[in-house]
Amino acid sequence: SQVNTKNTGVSVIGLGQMGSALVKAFLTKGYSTTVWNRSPEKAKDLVAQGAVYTPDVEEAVATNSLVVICVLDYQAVHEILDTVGSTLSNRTLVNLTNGTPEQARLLKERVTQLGVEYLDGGIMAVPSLITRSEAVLLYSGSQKAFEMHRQALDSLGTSKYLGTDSGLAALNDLALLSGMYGMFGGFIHSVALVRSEKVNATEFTSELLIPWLHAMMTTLPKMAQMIDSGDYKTKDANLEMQASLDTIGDVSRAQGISTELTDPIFSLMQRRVADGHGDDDFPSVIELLRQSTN
Ligand code: FVH
Repeated sequence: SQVNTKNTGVSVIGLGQMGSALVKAFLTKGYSTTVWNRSPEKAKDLVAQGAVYTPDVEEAVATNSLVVICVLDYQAVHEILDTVGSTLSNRTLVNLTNGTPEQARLLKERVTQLGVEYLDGGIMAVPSLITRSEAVLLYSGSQKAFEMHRQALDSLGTSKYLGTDSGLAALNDLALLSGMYGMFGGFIHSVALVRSEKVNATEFTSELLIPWLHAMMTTLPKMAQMIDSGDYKTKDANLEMQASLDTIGDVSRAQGISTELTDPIFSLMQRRVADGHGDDDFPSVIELLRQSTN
């Protein structure tokens, strides 16, 4: 059953850019919010908006059964937990600090010994997006904690629970960021190419690139199915055809544009063809990435 945290309140540890946005979101939704930060001055504006500040982190944790922590890194989280000690016992800890799956699993192990319900989170948003539905917050770990505190967590944006393994939120967070950087890399190369002929980047982006990428995005579910099934055979554009001509590389070099961003992907496609998989569709290159992690 869900806890009505409006009666019990939320404690937020860490009042950086993101922590402050989280506090404002809880306050806006009417949650009694107790806050702590290493540098006390960051609490001033939030106190003016209704937050309760305490200079004692142990007291902040003791005040509420739901404790949200959002600090720079896991080292800071562990240092704070060293101070808090067993006061955290029997509480729910929601950790929204960025880290690795392994760090999340180790933290879960540490706090579970205190009887803490641990929920790890990954915030797919910048602070100004918090409270909006476009702000997606990934959670994994204690399902009990997620279900009990769902109402409070939904104040921050769109909540998505990914499973009981506390490492899953961080893994998915990093996977989504990888997709984003891949897209940014493609964008930068593409714009560098047209700018070499003084084409207006803004017009090119809105009139040609974005519609093209939207169209290409519709092919991703089919590619994902191929990866799940391991069957990469295609009758359309196979790897042999796509990798045979490095026209993008040739034209980029001729235009004075570095191919640092596009070379890795073409090199993977060519290696896959050389390994005898020229009839496969593009997602087949994932096999090379998997091999390189073995
Ligand atoms: N800001 C963003 O856009 C991203 C969005 C995705 C998620 N990240 C992660 O959120 C964590 C916090 O990020 P932040 O934006 O709030 O970061 P800062 O504004 O730099 O604030 C850092 C807070 O951490 C406190 N802190 C640092 N070291 C310690 C420590 N050893 N002991 C106690 N607290 C510590 C710092 O305190 P202070 O410097 O004000 O005293 C701030 O409260 C982060 O993992 C992002 O990757 C944000």
